[in-house]
This record gives sequence, structure tokens and C-alpha cells, in this order.
Amino acid sequence: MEYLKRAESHEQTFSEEVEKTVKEIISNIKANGDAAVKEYEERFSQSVRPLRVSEEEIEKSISELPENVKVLIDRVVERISAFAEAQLNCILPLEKDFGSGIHMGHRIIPVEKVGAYIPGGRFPLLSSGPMVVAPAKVAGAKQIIACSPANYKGGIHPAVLYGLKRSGATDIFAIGGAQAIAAMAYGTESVPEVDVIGGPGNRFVAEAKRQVFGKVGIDLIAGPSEVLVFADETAEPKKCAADLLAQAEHDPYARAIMVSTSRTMAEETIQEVDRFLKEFSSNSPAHDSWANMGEVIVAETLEEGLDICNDYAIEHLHVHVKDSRSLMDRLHNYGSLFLNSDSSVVFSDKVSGTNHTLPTDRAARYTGGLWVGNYVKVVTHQEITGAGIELLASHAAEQSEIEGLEGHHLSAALRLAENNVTSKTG
Ligand code: HSO
Ligand code: ZN
Repeated sequence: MEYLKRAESHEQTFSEEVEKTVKEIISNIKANGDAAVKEYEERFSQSVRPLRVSEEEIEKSISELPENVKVLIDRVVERISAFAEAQLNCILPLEKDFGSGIHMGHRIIPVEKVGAYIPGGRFPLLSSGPMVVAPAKVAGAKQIIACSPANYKGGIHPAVLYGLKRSGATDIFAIGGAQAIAAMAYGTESVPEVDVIGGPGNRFVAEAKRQVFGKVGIDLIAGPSEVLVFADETAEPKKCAADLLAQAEHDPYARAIMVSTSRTMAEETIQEVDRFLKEFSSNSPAHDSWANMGEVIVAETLEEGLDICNDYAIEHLHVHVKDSRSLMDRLHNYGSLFLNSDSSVVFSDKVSGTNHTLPTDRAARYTGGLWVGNYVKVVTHQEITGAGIELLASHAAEQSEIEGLEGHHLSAALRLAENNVTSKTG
């Protein structure tokens, strides 16, 4: 393989400073509740508004929203919900006899209280709220608490509010950053304590989620956007270039990577990116992101290209290769996969229905993205009868004896004796 362009550094430096600040925020909120949350809101967001967004405020704010924006958001919610529902239907309950009176199974139970974090970000992204909230609603969560920074005219942007409401948020708070995560994890006078927290966010949000994990469940930790465009000689440089820039524009630390089995294709794509960038506004993060984090690699063979893709374990993997579906079985590390040159990542960023909250920083080695499965528990059960009691009790008694566990032995032996008695008397 050969680099035509290489990132300066893709190590996101771990900051002890962020870790320390977040630790202080969490313990202060744990001890002082709303008062501490308000203090941080004032300090970090210059917000002195009430934490809860009242129903009247939501209604008033939403009434200012143009009709076409509402229609777009309605469609987003419908499509995300439809996909989440189809996925939920794939998680099947289990009831099975394993022979000799041993019956086991599992049930799918929704998490009761979900916390959804929706970043404020550079632009109000219309799909962000529905991506986190709609799957929780589909899962059957009873209460969905959403937090988003008060960074639009002293509140949450009306489009974000509308998306949250439409997708099923039951309580909305204008709280941002680590203070939102801490408030939802530990509960305050006004913010309910939740069971699981989902949603993307900046470094402080990500660190806060890491620190509250265990007290609550979390979905995953998602950093700046990433895309890897895997192309062969049949790909179209313009489309490849646009797909790279579509993720690069998210953040100066976003990563846009091209791996191509054709040198000509790779070189032409670089030219197209440079051409497009001249048209982008000068303050677009895409300039820095492409300059510092962009990479272009020429792979000698398809095989080598596939290895590179798997090694990157990228958030979005877009395969601009002829007959890309046939390669699916050989790709196993990615957050979400896009087959053929016209399945744009942007479709799923916005509206196709798969979730856009996805693993970054090679987390795709061990997890997929946020999905309805994050909001349900698969819990097991068993019912042992007849010969099963005898079989398992004698095994458990013997094993407990070897392990020196008297209580366990007693518990098993009692069943053994009882069963013998029953079978003797019966
Ligand atoms: N690419 C982002 C999601 C997004 N882009 C929403 C635009 N709107 C992270 O996957
Ligand atoms: Zn995007």
C-alpha cells in the first residue's frame, strides 16, 4: 500500500484536564442537584433560563417552525421508527425445552427510563433528536428524558424541539454538556434519574458518559465523524470526493479517508476534493479536516484494500466498488456500510432510517451503532421440573462441594433429597 496523502496525527489526545473537570461536575451535581446544574449552565452556556422546557414553551416555539421543516422531520421520525421496529422484531423471545424437565428462555423487556442527549453543535441537525429518541419509543420505554443545550435564542432550537416531541420525548430540559449527563445519571430535583443514556456529544459529554457508566447504561461513545471511501477503477471521482467532504465538514477532527485499488481514481478524487473545497465557505471545518486528517491510500490488490478497511474499523464505510455486495462477507469492522456508489452516507445521516449515531475511533471492532437493542434488556428465565431437578441438583451439589460452598451445596442438596422423597413416595 502507498499513501498519496496522510493524516498529520489521528490520535485524539486524551485530556486529563477534561477528565478532572467532568469528575468535579458530576460530584457537584450529585451533591447539590439543580443548583449545581444551573451554576454550570450559567458558566458554560451563559444560560439562566429554567431547566425544564415547559409544554407552553414547546408549543410556542414549534408554532414558529415553517411547515416544510415539520414535514421533513415527520418523515425522518417515520423512517427511523420503521427501521427500529423492524430490528426490534428480529430480537425474538425464547422459550425452549432442553430435555429432562429443563426449560429455559429469555424475554425482551424495555428499559423504563431513557435519557437522550442531543448536541447543540454548529448547525441544528434535524435528525439528531429522532435518532436517539425514536428507537427508545419503539422499544417501549415509559419515560424518555431529553437534554439539549440552550444555544438558540435562550432555548432549544424549535426544529430540535419538534423532532424530540414527534419522536416521543416525555420530558425536555435545556441543559447541555457534562452537566446534562450527570443530571440524568444521578437525578436532581427537576431532572428524573434515568436507567440508560444514549446520544452523541462533544468531548465533555463523551467523558461524562464514560464516568457515569455503571451507574447507568450507555449506548456508545461517539467522537468526530469518520468516513472511509473504498473505491476501484469503476468509481466516480466526483461522487467519492463529495462523500469525503460530507463527513469532513462536521468537525476539524473529522476523518475522511479514501482507499483505492486504482491510483488514477485516487489522484482524480484528490483533484476533485480540492476543486470542491474552493467552493466551500471559508469557515467550513472541511478545510482543516481534509488538510490535517484526510488520507488517501492506494491498495495494490482488492484483498489488501479489504484488509485496510477492516483495520480502520471506520464509522461509515462506503464501498464504491463494482458488485460491492459480493464483498460484504469479507468486511467485518464498520459502524454502517454503504453499498455501491449511490448509497450515499448522507441518506442515512438524514433519513433512510438506519441510525447515524455510530462507533468511531475503531470502536466498530466491538460494537455497532445506537439501535433499539440499546433500550431493551434480554433477560433469561428457567423452570426446572421432574428429572431435571435430580440431574441439576446432583451436579450442583457435587460441584459446590468441590468448591467448598456450603450454602450452594445445601440449596442443591435440599432439592435432591426432596426429589428423592417425592419420587420414593410417588
Ligand atoms: N454524519 C453524522 C450525522 C449527521 N450528519 C446528521 C448530518 N446530519 C454522524 O454520523
Ligand atoms: Zn453527517
